[in-house]
Amino acid sequence: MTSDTIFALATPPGRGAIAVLRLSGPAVEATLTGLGATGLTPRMAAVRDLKHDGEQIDQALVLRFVAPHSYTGEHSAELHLHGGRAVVEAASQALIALGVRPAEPGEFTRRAFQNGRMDLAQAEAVADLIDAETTAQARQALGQLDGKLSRTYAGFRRDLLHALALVEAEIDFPDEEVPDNLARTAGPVLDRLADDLRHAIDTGRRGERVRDGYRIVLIGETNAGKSSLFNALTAREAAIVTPIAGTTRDVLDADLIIGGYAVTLSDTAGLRDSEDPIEAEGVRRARQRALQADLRLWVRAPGDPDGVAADYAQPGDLVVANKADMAGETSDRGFESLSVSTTSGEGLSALHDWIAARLAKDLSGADFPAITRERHRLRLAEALTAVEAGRTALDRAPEMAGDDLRRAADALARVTGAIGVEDILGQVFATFCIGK
Ligand SMILES: Nc1nc2c(ncn2[C@@H]2O[C@H](COP(=O)(O)OP(=O)(O)OP(=O)(O)O)[C@@H](O)[C@H]2O)c(=O)[nH]1
Ligand SMILES: [Mg+2]
Repeated sequence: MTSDTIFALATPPGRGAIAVLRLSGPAVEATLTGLGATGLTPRMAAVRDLKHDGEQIDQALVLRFVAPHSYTGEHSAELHLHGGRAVVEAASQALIALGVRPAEPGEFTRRAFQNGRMDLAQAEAVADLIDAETTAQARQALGQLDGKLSRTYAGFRRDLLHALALVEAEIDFPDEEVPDNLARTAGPVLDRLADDLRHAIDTGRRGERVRDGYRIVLIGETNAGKSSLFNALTAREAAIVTPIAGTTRDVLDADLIIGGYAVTLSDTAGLRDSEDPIEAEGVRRARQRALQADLRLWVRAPGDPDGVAADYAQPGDLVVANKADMAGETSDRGFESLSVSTTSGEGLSALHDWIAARLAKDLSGADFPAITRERHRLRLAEALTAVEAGRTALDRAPEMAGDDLRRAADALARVTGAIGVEDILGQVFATFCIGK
């Protein structure tokens, strides 16, 4: 594959101690020579005076990588410049003059994928690692970059292709010394695979939550103190607090980091039936969020009726008995509960710790999650449906199962961007001994 040569600023734009310009493509060496950076040993940093049109650009540290031993798999280079805007601008202009093109977003990683340096899941991990704001996100992205996720998917595909080979063997060689019912021996393989896929889908939310944030929603009666708690937990006066019931209408979201995990905390309208169309819409949105959340904090004040919120709280949720500074009992309605007062601050650090413990329980796990994005989950669900269809077909008309299994293999392959099914099937078949 021939491509043009690209460059981009790899460090953040603006003034800094050092700015790194990265180059990749067939013309890298010629470009370096054009800038006066010659005699470079691959992978050895060296200081060179960079010049263009007789003008000195900078005294830079230059690194050269020779294909295929580079991030992109192409000839590459890094120019470590002094990080002034004028220097970076002059170097960029010189590169353009030498025929090097500014890169598109993600183009270096795209080339790495196209040159087989990484698969799609690993390319996604690169993006996730750059975006990671919590240690858990970074840890997960590093695992994925390391190929953990790709290996899980490869394992699924291997089982699938093994089953497919059994089915195809019976179809392709019906009269030869293939044992009868060879196809049916694929049954247990498919059963196990379906179990694995189901398990991956069930536990998959964990990976998505680590990446996108665990969703915590405050629900409760009007005036229970949801907005006051929202402000206390986010340490900002973002939500309006008044003694008027029905103050909050819109859903308010805040991104937080609790115990090293990303959290989206949402304040919602108090749940009650309202004639006011604006409040009614707020309540509709509150209910929707409550249903989608990973955890609901049911905020209750002394004397609160059981009300509508009771229908939304789910097992594992927490009742936050607010206004502990006031007289009166707050029923926990059988849920685990914590007493707090947003006014006095009592109980707030215990609530914070409780949430952190819940996050650790829900989001950390011994096994690496098989899913870190919705894209993966959709493909896995597609694969599972196809495997189940194939399993059913196997018992009735094995020759029909092949199509389903191919569809499943395709769905899995699309997660990592692996080669076509036919290629893999060829390999599996090559090791498959007919008559045994
Ligand atoms: N004494 C006492 N008052 C509180 C406490 N927390 C909140 N309040 C008061 O309760 C009233 C309602 O608080 P909000 O935070 O607006 O309640 P909310 O649940 O968001 O209410 P809506 O948005 O109307 O659903 C305000 O007057 C708060 O000052 C508390 O811990 N103790
Ligand atoms: Mg409110």
